[in-house]
Amino acid sequence: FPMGLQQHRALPQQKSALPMPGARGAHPPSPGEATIRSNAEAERCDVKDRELKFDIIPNDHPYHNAKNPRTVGRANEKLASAVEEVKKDGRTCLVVGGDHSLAIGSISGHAKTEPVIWFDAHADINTPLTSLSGNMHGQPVAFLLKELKVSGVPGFEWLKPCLSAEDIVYIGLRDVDDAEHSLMEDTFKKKPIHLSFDVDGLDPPLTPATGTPVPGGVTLREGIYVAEQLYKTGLLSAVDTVEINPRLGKTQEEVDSTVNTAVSIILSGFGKAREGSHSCSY
Ligand code: HAR
Ligand code: MN
Ligand code: MN
Ligand code: MN
Repeated sequence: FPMGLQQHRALPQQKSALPMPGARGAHPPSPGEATIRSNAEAERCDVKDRELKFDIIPNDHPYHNAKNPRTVGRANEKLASAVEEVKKDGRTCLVVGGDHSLAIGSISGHAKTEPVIWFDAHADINTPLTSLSGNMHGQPVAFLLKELKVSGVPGFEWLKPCLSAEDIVYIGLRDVDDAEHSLMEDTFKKKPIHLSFDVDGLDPPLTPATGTPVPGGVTLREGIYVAEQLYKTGLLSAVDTVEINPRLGKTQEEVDSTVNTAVSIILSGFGKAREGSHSCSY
């Protein structure tokens, strides 16, 4: 797409910075770090790398079910300051790290209440009291949420929870513990959802009878999935389906396929399941 390309080339040099946590002390850049740097630089990013060294705290006994709290807490304290410096320097911050517990420091250091997209199979919202594994990477969201008031964890004396439930959006969840499910039900208020669905978001061959098609859209399967999932929340309370214009179909077939596509999206939003033509049972 030439315009996009040209625009991209014309962009000023991107600045980014990489505070790279590595628990193993000073070491030359790992092949992974070197690969990220060289690829980023090939894209004209101005990379400023920071290597963080973390201490392993001896006798780091669990706090309830949170393992290695002091080691993880101090490491996150360092990471939070590093991220804060990167942001003061006006750069986009990339953290490449070990496990997801580093989000406690990274999000805390990234100013205070930016919305967060949590892309993950897991909700990571266990508290030191509910975690069954004791793993800190299953707990960062709980540490960050004001609503959950996790406190008294050694190593985390510096931490002020900076996220409100409405600041976080989960994508990809498919393995949530029972306790996490209850925590999420208590924490995240359920609000009615309005879906405003422009069919030109789909890939153009699916809806030829629309005014402003753009190549590279969402597949029918993905579009239906979105509508199905929204139906399943039980919160879908209004739906727009727009930009369906039968007069723009060059043939009856084009009109029909556009209408059929829109109909399948709509029905999915109203509970039609894909596994067959039986009536909805949920
Ligand atoms: N929910 C489980 C726990 O708390 C599993 C956590 C999974 N770990 C992660 N998180 N990779 O994204 O232990
Ligand atoms: Mn995670
Ligand atoms: Mn995960
Ligand atoms: Mn449109």
